[in-house]
Amino acid sequence: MKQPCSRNSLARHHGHLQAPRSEQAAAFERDGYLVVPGLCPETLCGRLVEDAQAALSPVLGPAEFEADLGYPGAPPDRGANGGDTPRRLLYAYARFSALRSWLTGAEVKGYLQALLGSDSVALSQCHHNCIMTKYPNYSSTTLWHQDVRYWSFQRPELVSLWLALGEERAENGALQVIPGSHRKAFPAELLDDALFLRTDVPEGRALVDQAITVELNRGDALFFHCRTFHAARKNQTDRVKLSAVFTYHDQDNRPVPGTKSAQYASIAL
Ligand SMILES: O=C(O)CCC(=O)C(=O)O
Repeated sequence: MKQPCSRNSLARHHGHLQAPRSEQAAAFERDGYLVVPGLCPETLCGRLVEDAQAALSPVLGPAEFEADLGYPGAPPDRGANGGDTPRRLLYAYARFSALRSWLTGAEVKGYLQALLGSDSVALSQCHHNCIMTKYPNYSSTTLWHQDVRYWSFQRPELVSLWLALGEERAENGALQVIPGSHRKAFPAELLDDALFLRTDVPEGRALVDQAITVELNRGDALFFHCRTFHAARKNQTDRVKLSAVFTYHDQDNRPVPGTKSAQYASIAL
């Protein structure tokens, strides 16, 4: 895999800092991700961290636990050591009111309109919509996947917004992405039964060799396409990593009725 790519080197390589919106959209179309440094004001980040911490000790539901997912390194069940390690505080749009106006406000909306190529954007309440936690000791490894694998929309064209609420580095499990992977077609043999990328075959290894680690600072946003392959390692530091993650789509790109993607109405921006 390539060396971790710092926020500033990403900006230098891809023109993410102060680039006109059209250039950012072109970079996103090419790479399947875009980093926008400092998109969230510090005061809001501080408030969100406080709200998230208050909801984590004790864990206020609805939440998902590492043991629920069973990813590599996760505790085997909820009764095991570390079985109560949270992974996500769910339904974040509904429960963290401080976030709402930012998530649907003009600045975020402007990015999504450019990246989705649409004036009519909506936030899905059914996917991500969480505060993602990554705890020391009992966090797990997330294998290479495309988020859209279990999502059901008319078109596989959604964009997620990952907001760093603290530093995200390789050692605390920052997201890794494979640039340009959202534009490729992958034969079924390259995916395992759970639709994770197989890294035990040369084609899979070759893809992962192109991956970069997206290092973020508090307040930085990472936009990534729902077909961009991504992964993350365990948190090997002694501090919890917190990120807020949401998914958007063109209002014309509707969820398929009766599926999990259609469970709650999307919020029009
Ligand atoms: O932080 C991680 O482990 C990655 C999470 C992720 O990729 C996902 O939930 O889709």
